[in-house]
Amino acid sequence: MKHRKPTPSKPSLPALNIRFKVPLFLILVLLLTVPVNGLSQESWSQNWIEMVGSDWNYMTDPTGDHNPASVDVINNGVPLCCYYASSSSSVFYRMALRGDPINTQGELDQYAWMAQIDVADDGNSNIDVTVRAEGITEYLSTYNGSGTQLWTVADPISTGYVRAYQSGSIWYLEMQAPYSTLGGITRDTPVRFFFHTSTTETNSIKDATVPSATISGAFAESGTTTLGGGGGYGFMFDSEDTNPYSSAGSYNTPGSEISISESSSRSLWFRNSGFGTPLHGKLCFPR
Ligand SMILES: [Ca+2]
Ligand SMILES: [Ca+2]
Ligand SMILES: [Ca+2]
Repeated sequence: MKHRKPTPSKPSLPALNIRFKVPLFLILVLLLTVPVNGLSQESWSQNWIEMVGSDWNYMTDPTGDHNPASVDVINNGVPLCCYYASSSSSVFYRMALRGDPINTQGELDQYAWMAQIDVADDGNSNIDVTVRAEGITEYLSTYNGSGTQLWTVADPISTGYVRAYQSGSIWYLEMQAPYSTLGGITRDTPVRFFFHTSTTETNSIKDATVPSATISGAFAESGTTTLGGGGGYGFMFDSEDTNPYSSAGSYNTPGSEISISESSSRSLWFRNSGFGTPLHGKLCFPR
């Protein structure tokens, strides 16, 4: 087939308009979809997981033990007061409240709702990261354990990083934060976490998803898990080894075995191959 040589010609006026209109349209679409602070707000449709305490029971809290209603963490009848979820790039939190946390202006009420995260097994048992919906200044922010701000986004209701909705007599508040704002915590980091409310934008606890009103007490009542995988996470101690983990203990010996049995027909075996990094008895139970 003979290829026809294109005939150079000046574009007509309407054709010129289309050439400019298409890039302009694309620029407008891009401007409308550019995420705040370069980080994407994501869909709330996630695989929500029930929060459990250190006793492996669902976290829950009495209704009516604190006022105002929008800072009262409640039992949703399951009974359960809180959930979390994870996408590949963001973590999500949900807590049940007795009252609407949104004011008549469509902004967060003048209180704060937050998640406290302790990286387990890092040598400290206090706050490593805070994710806080701040209704006095209208921000969603993350902070490290020293209180240094890691990330913040203004007007979190209108930008979609925080939302609230009613289901029967229960209000749910949800917030999301990208993993890249969590000071190095990933989907696979073993963590303990709980949620609480505050009448100030500080780490003081008004009502929480666990009974304790102190940070250390609340962490002690929180289950250890990973944000990405769900399920539980436990530590297995060899009586010859102690926390923090060391190279002591018989399980560190190549060829040694540990068995966990539920019955004579159901057991789980671990064998130290003697290769690579010595094992110190950490077990993860995927959901
Ligand atoms: Ca309560
Ligand atoms: Ca820690
Ligand atoms: Ca309470």
